[in-house]
Amino acid sequence: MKKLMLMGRSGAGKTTLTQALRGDSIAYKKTQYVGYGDWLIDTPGEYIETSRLGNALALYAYEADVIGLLQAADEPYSLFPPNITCMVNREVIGIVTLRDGVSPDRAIRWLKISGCKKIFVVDSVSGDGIQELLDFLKKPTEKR
Ligand SMILES: Nc1nc2c(ncn2[C@@H]2O[C@H](COP(=O)(O)OP(=O)(O)OP(=O)(O)O)[C@@H](O)[C@H]2O)c(=O)[nH]1
Ligand SMILES: [Mg+2]
Repeated sequence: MKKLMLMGRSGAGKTTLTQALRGDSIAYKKTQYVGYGDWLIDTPGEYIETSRLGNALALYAYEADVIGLLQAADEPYSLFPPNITCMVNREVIGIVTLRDGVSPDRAIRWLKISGCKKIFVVDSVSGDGIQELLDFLKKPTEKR
């Protein structure tokens, strides 16, 4: 299993996605610190929302095989600057978490502008798209 580290604003759905990927029941739990697990690294949204703490996330990326930039479909603006993916020497994927009836298209466009080549659309509550992400994580890491 590739080790996936999740970054995204508070409430975007990082913790909920870790629960869905693990097959756990979904329960809200505010992330208070970087959760270094076996193959999932969950981070508090405040880290990406604060420039100094954002640097800490870039360093933490060395612990992961793949970085997931996570954005909810209904976010009003993107926290990720254009071409940010070159800041880490790991593969960076985009993940859009669906919200009731909101199209993922705008979030997909923003993640592409940020440099994500591969983008997954998931609904951690219904389970849609979770298997595709799991299948990707199960494949061995490509040599870079
Ligand atoms: N419908 C839907 N709702 C979601 C999804 N992911 C998260 N949510 C909702 O968003 C709320 C916040 O999600 P969290 O997973 O706690 O967000 P987070 O990114 O971990 O937030 P921090 O821990 O504050 O950084 C959850 O309680 C869910 O109600 C999703 O994929 N689909
Ligand atoms: Mg969380």
